[in-house]
Amino acid sequence: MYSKTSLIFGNAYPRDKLTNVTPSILSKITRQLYLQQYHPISILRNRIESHFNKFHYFNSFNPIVTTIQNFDELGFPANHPGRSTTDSYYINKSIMLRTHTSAHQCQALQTGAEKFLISADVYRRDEIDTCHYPVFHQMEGVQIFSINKAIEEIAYDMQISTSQQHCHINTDDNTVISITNPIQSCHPIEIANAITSHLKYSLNELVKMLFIDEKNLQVRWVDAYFPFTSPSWEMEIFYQGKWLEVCGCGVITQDILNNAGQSDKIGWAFGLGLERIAMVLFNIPDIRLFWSKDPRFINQFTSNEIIKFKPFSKYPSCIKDLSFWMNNDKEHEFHITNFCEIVRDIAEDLVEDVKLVDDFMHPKTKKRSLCFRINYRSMDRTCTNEEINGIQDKIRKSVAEKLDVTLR
Ligand code: FA5
Ligand code: MG
Repeated sequence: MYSKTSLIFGNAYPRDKLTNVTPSILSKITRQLYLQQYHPISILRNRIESHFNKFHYFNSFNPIVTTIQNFDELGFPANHPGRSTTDSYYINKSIMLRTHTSAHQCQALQTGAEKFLISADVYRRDEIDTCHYPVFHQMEGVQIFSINKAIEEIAYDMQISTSQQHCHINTDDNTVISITNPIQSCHPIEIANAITSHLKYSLNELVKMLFIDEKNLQVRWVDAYFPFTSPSWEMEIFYQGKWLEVCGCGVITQDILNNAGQSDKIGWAFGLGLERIAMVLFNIPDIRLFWSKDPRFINQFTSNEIIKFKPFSKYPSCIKDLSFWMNNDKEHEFHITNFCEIVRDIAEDLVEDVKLVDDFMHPKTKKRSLCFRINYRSMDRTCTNEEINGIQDKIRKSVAEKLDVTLR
């Protein structure tokens, strides 16, 4: 049986039925990769901070937040899927690991800062592959303007920052009125449009700086939905043959500004993911590498320059399947992230990816059978067969015990 409280960095938290943080997740909190000198995530943070050089930087907010900070203050409805224990890490029903830097938007606004960046590690339960990891890093950007002076200030700002035209940018910057992605009814249309132009302009300038070598950078704005912005978009750039999602953004919901004592202001916010950008800029092929303590990784980065990572040889992989029958009445409770969490907890960074390779229903018994394929590979050594068999055994035992399934 579990004890009734968890001790996390000296604080005791009551456990309850939502508690799902694991020791391996909690051990990531102290790493603070985004502040570690010459770590690629930190180099990228530095670049972005230098670009927004008039902004205030918040870099030490606590990753342990209340569900009020992470969700309620931002207007998440009670039934929003992001609140689910399959997606988020709970310490208990009211305390969790932040799932995004937006969790600190309100407290940052309350300091009175009018333009700021928040950098932080964020935590999400997720599937396992080379570009997903349960901890990653985000940067939140916010700028607010006096409603009365917004149009004037924005025109001035966009005119004086004569951008160095190193690269041309193609962007579909059309501010159209949309029913599905509306301007807030409390916002005069011309002011909301000015904020939108400034947001898109600011992000365009940022990606031009980051992707300076791209001659013909293409950007597109995809309509999106966030409970704390309206209208909202996702910004994507076309890079190496693929559309890459850079960030979510939009015009801040006025209630958030009102609640922070900034009711005479209007503004924009964005939240960008650092790993995805760092992976392409530094040529890092596997998201686990950011967490590596291997000198062959760390010692390649010795300054604030963005350099291309030289991969060291890949070690052999070892593939194991794990199949089970689900107990009929528990079927609806099953979620792939529950399985991945067990794998991650036991195999830690030895697991490269997990795929669902078979899912079928027995025609007579109506029982559902799943088969997962686990691909083990260390990033810094060759694993022995014995070691992987031992891990696989532990995973089988834990799956049988925690998921209430019958192993095959
Ligand atoms: C958010 O987290 C919003 N808080 C962003 C936002 C801020 C919107 C302010 C409006 C205003 P989203 O879940 O889409 O949104 O994540 C934002 C970015 O984080 C994504 O664009 C992506 O770059 C990155 N990201 C999201 N999930 C992952 C993941 N599992 N691994 C790596 N990067 C991720
Ligand atoms: Mg998204």
